[in-house]
Amino acid sequence: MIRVRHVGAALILSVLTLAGCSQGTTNAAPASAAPPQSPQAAPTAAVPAKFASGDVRIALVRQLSSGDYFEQWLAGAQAEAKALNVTLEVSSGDGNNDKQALNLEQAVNQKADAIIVDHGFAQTVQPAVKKAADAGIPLVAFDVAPGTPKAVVLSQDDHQIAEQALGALKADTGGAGEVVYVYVAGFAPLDRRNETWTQFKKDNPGVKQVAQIGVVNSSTASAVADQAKAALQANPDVKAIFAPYDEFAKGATLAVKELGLQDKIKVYGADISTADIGVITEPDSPWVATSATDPSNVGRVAVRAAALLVGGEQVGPALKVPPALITQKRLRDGAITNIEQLTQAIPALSTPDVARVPWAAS
Ligand code: SR1
Repeated sequence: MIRVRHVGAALILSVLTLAGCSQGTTNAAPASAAPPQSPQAAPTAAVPAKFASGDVRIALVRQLSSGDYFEQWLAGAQAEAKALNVTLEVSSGDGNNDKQALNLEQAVNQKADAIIVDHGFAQTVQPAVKKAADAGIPLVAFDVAPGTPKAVVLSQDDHQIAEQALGALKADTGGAGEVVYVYVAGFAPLDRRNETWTQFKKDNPGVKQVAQIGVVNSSTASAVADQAKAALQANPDVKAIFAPYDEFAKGATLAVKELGLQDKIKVYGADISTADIGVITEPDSPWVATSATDPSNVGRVAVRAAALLVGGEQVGPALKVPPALITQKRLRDGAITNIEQLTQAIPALSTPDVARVPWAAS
């Protein structure tokens, strides 16, 4: 477990009175509402005493931690914890669901002030989530079904992610042609994206899925590249690969390039990172569109939601962070080479109004 104690922010927080917890509702956006963008906002409430004294411990219990998405997400969560003067106790199952469940049990036993469960399979996390809920520990569940209405459910809008990427695929293919699909069942965000893909195929009978591939492990991209190469060699008429996770899309891109098929086959993905921007914009890249949130923003939202619960505020019951469609053309035309430039070009990727903390500047 990594323990990160953030004390610097106490200086910022202490400019406000230490008059105790503010109770009440916040302007946390409900699910499916498009959050309005706001300029930098000043605090509107006093800092709860426990936050001012630096005594808040939030456990972040992760299923996965490797890969661009999860690294950026953690960086955002840590930055928000620092800003809120919270100790973030981070553990990862590293893809081992039993290990994640043990880490979750440990967070409950150690009486964390709040717990964020980040991904995971319902059957392995729900027993410990129930213990946390029974013990009155506030919970935020990101990309995992908590099995209790007591947890705030945080997600990206996964149906919209798939819709945006598939909209680009349809525009480019005219809604007809053979497609390779990359998917692994059991991961809540991928399952939701799969619902949209299933409907898309019904709505577009000219689109024919000729192969389904996919693996999630510590080297997802290279494993998917190997699978994609085999699928493409077996199906020479494929026009597109739908790969709605950036590690999938990177693997698909590698396969297409290694086979020299980039003029014929395009990749439609999900997620974004500075490294992904490099892959999408490199010469001859077949990865032409991705639908994504800013992962570090989502990590920030998770910590804010947990902090609000610790502070006695009402949140949720569900929070959704909307994605944006990012095309290769837009990145190239805008000479965008990293996430910072991207978030400046697309301000909607920052969502300060989702789970805004009234005692903090945002
Ligand atoms: C294995 S699940 C991977 C997905 O989790 C997050 O929702 C990211 O968007 C990523 O695509």
